[in-house]
Amino acid sequence: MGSEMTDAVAIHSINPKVLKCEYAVRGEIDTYTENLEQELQKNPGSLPFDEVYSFTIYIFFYFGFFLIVYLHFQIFLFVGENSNCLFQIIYCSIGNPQALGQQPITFFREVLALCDHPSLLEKSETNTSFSSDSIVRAHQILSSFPGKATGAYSNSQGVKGLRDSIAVGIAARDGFPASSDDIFLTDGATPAVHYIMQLLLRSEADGILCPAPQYPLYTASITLHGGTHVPYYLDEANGWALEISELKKQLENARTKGIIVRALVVINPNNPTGQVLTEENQKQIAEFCKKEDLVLIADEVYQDNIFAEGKIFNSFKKIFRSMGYGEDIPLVSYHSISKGYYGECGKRGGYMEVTGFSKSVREQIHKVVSVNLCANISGQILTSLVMNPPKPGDASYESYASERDGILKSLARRAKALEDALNNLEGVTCNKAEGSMFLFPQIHLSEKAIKAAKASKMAPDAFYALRLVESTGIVVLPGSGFGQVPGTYHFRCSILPQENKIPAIVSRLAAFHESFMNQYRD
Ligand code: DCS
Repeated sequence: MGSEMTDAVAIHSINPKVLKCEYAVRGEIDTYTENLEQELQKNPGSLPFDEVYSFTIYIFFYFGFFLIVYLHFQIFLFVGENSNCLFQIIYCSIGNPQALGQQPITFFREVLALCDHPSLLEKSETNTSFSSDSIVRAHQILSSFPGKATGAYSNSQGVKGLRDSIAVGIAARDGFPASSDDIFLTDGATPAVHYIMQLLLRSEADGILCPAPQYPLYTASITLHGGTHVPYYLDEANGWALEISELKKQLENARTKGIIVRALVVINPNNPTGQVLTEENQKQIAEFCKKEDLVLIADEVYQDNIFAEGKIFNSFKKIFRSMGYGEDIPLVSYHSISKGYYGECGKRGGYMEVTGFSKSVREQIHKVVSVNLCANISGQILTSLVMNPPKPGDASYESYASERDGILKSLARRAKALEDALNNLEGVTCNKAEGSMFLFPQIHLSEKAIKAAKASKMAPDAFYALRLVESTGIVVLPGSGFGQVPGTYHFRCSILPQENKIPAIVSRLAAFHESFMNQYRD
């Protein structure tokens, strides 16, 4: 079969940039876990962590059918009350809150449902089953759409009325004006990252400064668009601080190699480290960009995910304006509906706010964006709601605020519980969880473990992550896919599993870790 296939599309004839591109968030561990999941569906009870089923099968063989019916009933009741017991595959690997049980915000979904099915607005029952402010908002939103329909393409930049309301939200957040002309609505932050890379990268001689560790979308996008990744290391010993001296060092290094560094990427709050920048540090970064003539690419998708006492979110736009920097400094800020307390990853919504670009460059961005026609409309609506949620006094405000605070407080407790648990493990150190949805602990592996990993042709942290998932069902991602100081090993663990699962995760992780460390003790 293989020899009969055409050479028109062969692995050696496709775009080498595609071959070179890596994206660790959906990598080796992900594929391995998908296979485990299928195995569990085919053969329940076949894996060591599949507790309920293994217990059931054991009882079946020893005590017969009638007893099992009774036990199934007991287990069913027990699981209902205490879902720790049902412990199958637990995805601590990606930031996908609703896949792990997080509920969407009611007000957002009410508005979305009404916009998508406007005949509901004419039914009298709607006045009793939907909140009055969601009805008002749906009318407002629909009236700004071409043909008052969510099934129509919008303006390529996004529906003007929705961008206006996002601009109001940004201005309220920052205390500085924002313009809907600067806002481009996108299908999540991801396409917006690609747009800017497309715009800036002309050849391999163009470089982008990115943090290490970083969210691997950046390196993937730089590779796909043919540029050069210039990493700068965050200082783990100092709470993952972003040091200006390190930026300078890496910039100079790149310049001596003939690389034209075009932009600096800053992720705040950071994925994967969980660090939140101080205002002072942000000001230094702004000065650095101005002095070195760099575009600042500010990934601010976790702006609502800050839980450390005393830490707050300051957008770079606010920092720039508070320093008196105006339209002369190019800045791109990304936001997304996938994160925060909303977690609407599958709805694909977000925006980029582009300031400090000349009119002619902005026209080129508009052209590139318009090749995609427009961002999907549900994502556009949700983005406007995230940036302009119910206000005190609105009919939905109380329930909206209680859903929002419930999610955020629970995330903070989960982060603290996991941070403490990780720091209790032998040879593991985890910096304070300040924000985002992740922890990035360092794990000190023995020579014996490193040798065993090499023998399996794996990076040592990937070897650890694989052993963890196969014995506990807990999925974390190896640090090697995010960038780390050579010779150090980490893994990224999300804080997203539901709170009642955290004690079971902690005890399974501790038991696995102890046995792994004992097995590979030098
Ligand atoms: N920027 C950062 C820092 C992210 O963490 C993500 C997603 C994105 C941008 C893009 O997200 P959207 O396109 O959905 O807006 N984070 C991935 C991750 O690390 N796990 O899940 C998704």
